[in-house]
Amino acid sequence: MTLTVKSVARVSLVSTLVLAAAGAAVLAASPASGAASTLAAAAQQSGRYFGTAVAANKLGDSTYTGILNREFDMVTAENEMKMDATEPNQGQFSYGNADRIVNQARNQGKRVRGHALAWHSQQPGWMQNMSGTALRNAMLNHVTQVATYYRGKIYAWDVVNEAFADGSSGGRRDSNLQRTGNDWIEAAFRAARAADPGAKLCYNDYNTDNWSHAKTQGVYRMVQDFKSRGVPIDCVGFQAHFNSGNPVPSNYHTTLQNFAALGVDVQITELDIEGSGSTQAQQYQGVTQACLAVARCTGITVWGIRDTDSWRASGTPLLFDGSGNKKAAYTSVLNALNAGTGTTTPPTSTTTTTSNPGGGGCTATYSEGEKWSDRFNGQVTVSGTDNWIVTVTVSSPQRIIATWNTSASWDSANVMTARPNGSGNTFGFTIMHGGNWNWPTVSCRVA
Ligand code: 9MR
Repeated sequence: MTLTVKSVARVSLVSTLVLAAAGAAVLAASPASGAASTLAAAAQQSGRYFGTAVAANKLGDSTYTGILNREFDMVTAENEMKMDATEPNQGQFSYGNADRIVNQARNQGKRVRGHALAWHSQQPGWMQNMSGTALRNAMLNHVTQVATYYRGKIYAWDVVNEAFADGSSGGRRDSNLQRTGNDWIEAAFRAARAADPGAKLCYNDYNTDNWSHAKTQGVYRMVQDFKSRGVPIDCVGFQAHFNSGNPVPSNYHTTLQNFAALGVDVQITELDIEGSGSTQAQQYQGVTQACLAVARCTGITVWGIRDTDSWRASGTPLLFDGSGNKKAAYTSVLNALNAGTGTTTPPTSTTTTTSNPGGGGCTATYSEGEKWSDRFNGQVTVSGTDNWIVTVTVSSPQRIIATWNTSASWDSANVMTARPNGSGNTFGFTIMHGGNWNWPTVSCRVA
């Protein structure tokens, strides 16, 4: 498979993404001719969706429903599928408002994200007062009943919402559910899988956008652990509620990519960004590009339609103003979606060797490692001596960002010199490729 020129250009754009870049040309007045003219159609060009949270009591508002039907192809019930709404009394389920949203969406050919099966918040009163085995069983019954009721109608469920603590601990949030035992999350996922095997099962949280934050790392370790033990998890939702105190982090793409590399889809599930004008538009553009740059980022959902529909309306965080007019942020998202998939397809070649051209008592063999949209791993095995010096040269705009099992140094011309560090004769490295998938050249000599 060949990398197209278009995707090369796009990846280098994304890799140089600076979210706060002043004067970035994000505010073209209208999409280029031939480009898709709605968010859903633009997202569909790369196989993604563009969704919104919907409130049942607004479905009678024709401006609201008009925008909903025109622009979005995925719907999340903003409150109507939460535990307090669907099981107001224990064992007595209530789906009226949730059904209005699900039916409206499906009648319009839209898909539905289910939100949320188990959460420490928005619990019905009867559940808030429970603990121990009784609570664990009530939670599992809730998951089973609700996921069974909607079986076949839900694209992805937020099975567990917001179970990690804010701050520096990186651990679980204290809650009545957490106190039933640390395995409550995996138990919920297993119950959801049994109830609706066709739905993707997500863990969903906020403040997990910055890769270096303890909460992000805590969730990452849980997902890694679930994948290694076969706990059924398919996706991670990043709520993405941003404001000036919690801006879009510059490493957002890294966060999405690293989670995706665990073998799960990632989704932006509740996006809103407080602000206005070009600053807000640039941040929306950055988030959209970050998703587009990750093959397993399957879609974006904004948390409401008009600013006045938002849970924090005073921050004007959405894509349409109170009258339903498109904001600059709308145009920046649409243009970013229309700019292309943002996802490169790596070449399909696998392990091959590049031998030492110079002879000299040793041979260096290069083989490919894992590939991501923005970087790839390689490794070199040396034979003929244990006392080697290997030179690895990468070509622009590639750059080496990490090594292992070697003592290495590299210069600005992208020539790396690697020596043994006691870990044997195979070492590895990660290359940011900037759209250039060429292998490095390697050669070795005896020290
Ligand atoms: O937007 C929702 C608001 O109308 C509700 O009052 C609130 C109650 O918990 O939940 C809001 O949605 C939240 C979502 O369910 C989970 N992540 C944070 C969202 C914003 O608070």
